Amino acid sequence: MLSRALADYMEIAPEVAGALKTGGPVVALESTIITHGMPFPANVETALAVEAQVREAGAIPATIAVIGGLVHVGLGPERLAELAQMHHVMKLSRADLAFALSSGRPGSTTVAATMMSAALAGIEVFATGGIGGVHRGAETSFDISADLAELGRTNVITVCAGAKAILDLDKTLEVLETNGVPVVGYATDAFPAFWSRASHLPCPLRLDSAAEIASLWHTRRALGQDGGVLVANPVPEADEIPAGDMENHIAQAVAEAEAAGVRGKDVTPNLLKRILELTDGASLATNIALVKNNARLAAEIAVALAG
Ligand code: PSU
Ligand code: MN
Repeated sequence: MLSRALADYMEIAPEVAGALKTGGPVVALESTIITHGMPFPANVETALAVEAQVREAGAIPATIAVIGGLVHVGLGPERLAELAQMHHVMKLSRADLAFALSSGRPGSTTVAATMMSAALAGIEVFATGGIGGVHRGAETSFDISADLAELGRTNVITVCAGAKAILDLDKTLEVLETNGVPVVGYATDAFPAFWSRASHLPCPLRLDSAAEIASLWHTRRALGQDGGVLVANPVPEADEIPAGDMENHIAQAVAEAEAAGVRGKDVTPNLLKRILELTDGASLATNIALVKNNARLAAEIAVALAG
């Protein structure tokens, strides 16, 4: 049950509320990937396919977005389709979630805002594609995603495919460690690089089953530790693009964005769009495969937690 103050700003879909009430498995899903991460109609098709993965694995999906002054937890296919075609949707991080609600503007939630919303709703597991991180050149731009601070403070297990190699992965792992975030490779020793199964970096921790991840979560909660657990799940082998093949495209996209003066919130969407063009759409197919793969693992973890 939401507090009365919160209920003015959050609407939980009946199916999601029902599962939460009985302690059933629920998986939160972000929406920035829909509005800023993929073109229409691949975005809505993917969002529906991702929800189907969660259901197949025995959990209830809750895609989260802000529409009409409410955080919707569980969008439903009509609202999903509407969001996927809307223009001028705000990309919401911690800094803008309340602004979108108080001003009535539509917004999609990034990893940070999805974690916040999930925690408010009482959802403990969340699946995304890749988290935001420390951008290349952050030593001068200071561009560090608010996702990393959120992971340090908000109690949600986040399943991702590592971080996009458009970022500085060494610095991203350093900041996660500073923020006290356990980064757990799922059945891998290497930190995954989104489109590629492995980066040049080892993953700090490793677990091989959903049950072990649930056990880590229970242990942290018993210790009263606040903050997230980041599960890094490599893209399936059949769908990956080897890191060597991606590097030239990434370097070109980053250089072009820099030359064009792209900044702030626009950086990640701009790079994703350019890389899609440079790979002739191959990066999109990989992106879709990895989000579905993450949704399935997140559902397995949610089932393990509920059991
Ligand atoms: N992964 C994708 N597409 C995306 C994102 C991740 O494949 O659009 C989004 C996520 O919502 C993530 C956000 O939280 O990019 C990070 O943005 P920024 O670097 O501006 O914090
Ligand atoms: Mn940024």
